[in-house]
Amino acid sequence: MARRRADRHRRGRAGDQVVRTALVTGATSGFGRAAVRGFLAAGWRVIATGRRADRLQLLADEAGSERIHVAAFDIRDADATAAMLDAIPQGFRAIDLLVNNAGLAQGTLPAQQASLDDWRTMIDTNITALVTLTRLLLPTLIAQRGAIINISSTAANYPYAGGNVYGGSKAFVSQFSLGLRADLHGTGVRVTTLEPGMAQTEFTLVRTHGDQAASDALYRGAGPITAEDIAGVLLWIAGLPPHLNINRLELMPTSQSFAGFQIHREG
Ligand code: NDP
Ligand code: 8X3
Repeated sequence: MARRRADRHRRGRAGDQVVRTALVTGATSGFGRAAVRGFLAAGWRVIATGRRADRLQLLADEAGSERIHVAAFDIRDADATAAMLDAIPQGFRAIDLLVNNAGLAQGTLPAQQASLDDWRTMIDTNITALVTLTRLLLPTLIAQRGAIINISSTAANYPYAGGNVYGGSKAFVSQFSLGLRADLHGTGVRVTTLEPGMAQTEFTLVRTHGDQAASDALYRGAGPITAEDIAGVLLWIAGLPPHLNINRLELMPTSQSFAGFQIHREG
């Protein structure tokens, strides 16, 4: 019954062709923006969110109002998140896929020197905002037998100096994703956590509070993952047949691998 209702929703203006709808957070830059373009090119309708309205408008201009709905707000504001969902136009309301991508790292200092403001920003964005939007959208995703892809990080799995709260927040995302899988058992809703390593986006610029030289130095010669690489993986996951669920997927650039434990010696 639920499956039939979801299928009816998916048959939209394109007649018999299935047109699915994705909500992508953090769509003004990096992974999110590339994902929006990728999903649009693959025939999806997209709801794109982020704070920078001018960048969202550029995406809207590229695609047209039949294909994309944009909403500019701060995802840490729970009331704004609920208002965004209430304001989604009718043709975009049957959301099949939530890509929880909006997120950030702030700072690289060791915990004993780190800024508490930076820590709160990461927790509010990477954890609290993500669970808020997910909770609000779950009834729709269940009705649609839809899917959730949460963007975590290799930082969830491998600690490094200065990763403290960022890594912790992404470990939460990975574990929350597995917990969602358990809770959504039998609903047909799929849940995946994607755990990328080093990728060249505005991530390091944001993390260093605007240090372009540091960002350039990190990625130079390293062949990092690109935003388009991630968009391709997201599309692949979203396009898998409904009986398959990728639980977690970790990926790195070939140039990146693991370092050993550190040992402090006295004297
Ligand atoms: P970018 O900085 O390029 O993009 C981050 C996106 O998140 C932007 O669109 C930004 O929009 C949005 N965002 C951040 N804070 C808020 C907020 N308060 N309200 C609304 N939107 C917000 O980085 P990436 O594309 O690299 O990052 C995307 C995700 O991937 C993040 O969760 C990140 O942790 C994760 N990741 C990144 C890796 C990397 O090496 N780049 C590796 C592994 C995971 P705006 O500023 O307009 O609000
Ligand atoms: C971003 C990857 O290694 O900078 O999530 O933490 S890393």
